Amino acid sequence: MKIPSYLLHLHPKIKEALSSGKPVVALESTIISHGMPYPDNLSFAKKSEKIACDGGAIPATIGLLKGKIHVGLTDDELEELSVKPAFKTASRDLSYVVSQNLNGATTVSSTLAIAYSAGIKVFATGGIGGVHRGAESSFDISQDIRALERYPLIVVTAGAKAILDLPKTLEALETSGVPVVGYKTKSFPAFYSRSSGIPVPYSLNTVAEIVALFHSHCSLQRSQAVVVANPIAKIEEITSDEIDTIIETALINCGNENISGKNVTPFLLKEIVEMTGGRSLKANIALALNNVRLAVEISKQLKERFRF
Ligand code: PSU
Ligand code: MN
Repeated sequence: MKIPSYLLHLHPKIKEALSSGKPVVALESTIISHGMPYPDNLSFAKKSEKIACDGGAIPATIGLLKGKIHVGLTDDELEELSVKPAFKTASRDLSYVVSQNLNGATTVSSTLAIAYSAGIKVFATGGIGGVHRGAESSFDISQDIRALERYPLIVVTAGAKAILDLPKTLEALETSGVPVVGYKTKSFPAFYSRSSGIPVPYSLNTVAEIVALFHSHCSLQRSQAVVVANPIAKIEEITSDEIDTIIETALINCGNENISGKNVTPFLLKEIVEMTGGRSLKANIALALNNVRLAVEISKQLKERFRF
């Protein structure tokens, strides 16, 4: 299923890049509108784009403005999504946000649907959503998992957010048939920390091997995304010893305030920023930029070796 072109506004630089075969990296906007406070979110968004450009790829930040789906945003549009409230738009929310002419920030699930329609192959985020702790009673499993099952892109992520139930998230990814590759690691990264202690199904040490895996994946007509789990740099990490009790306190606060559904992830991220005195925000920014760097290298090699 592809989004018709009259609903998809490709920025001229993205249109040109896609038609002339330049490497393009998709970026989401929920991390900007709901994952980080202003003005750090805006400087992060600009830095992500700069890293992609400096590395030799074209950044395509995805979001909705007045109900129009944009692939590639201007500086003013990035600012608008950083400053003004935007509807947190997962895949199921796209129809609502489009029909109501709203501004929307795309999560991993909607960004995947849109990037796929635009013909983009590589996407960098901070951390994918997954199975929340307590999902056995709340049923809270991110739409990201379903979207990862449907759209064959490479998604670079720092494992999955530590606020989740990581063993269950990995099980859900397996059920969905999503290959999970640890980049230079044998353990699934835990967002703020380098390791969750849970083994990844495969570990690859080079971008060339990741690109080869994706080529085989596409040749085999697999429909799923390939998750590339890229650990945060050692100097930037917050060890699990340190962050675990903070996450537990944030989860208790979440329950006490009756936060549920789509508000859970933004609430927890914000609580953790407050409790760590801003250190988790620094780590979040560092890991997300690290993912953009890797996505740029992947997108370049995909073009060079396979013209993808
Ligand atoms: N990564 C971050 N910060 C974020 C997110 C990811 O570093 O805010 C967002 C992504 O957009 C992801 C979403 O798709 O959180 C998951 O939300 P939920 O758990 O409600 O499905
Ligand atoms: Mn949820």
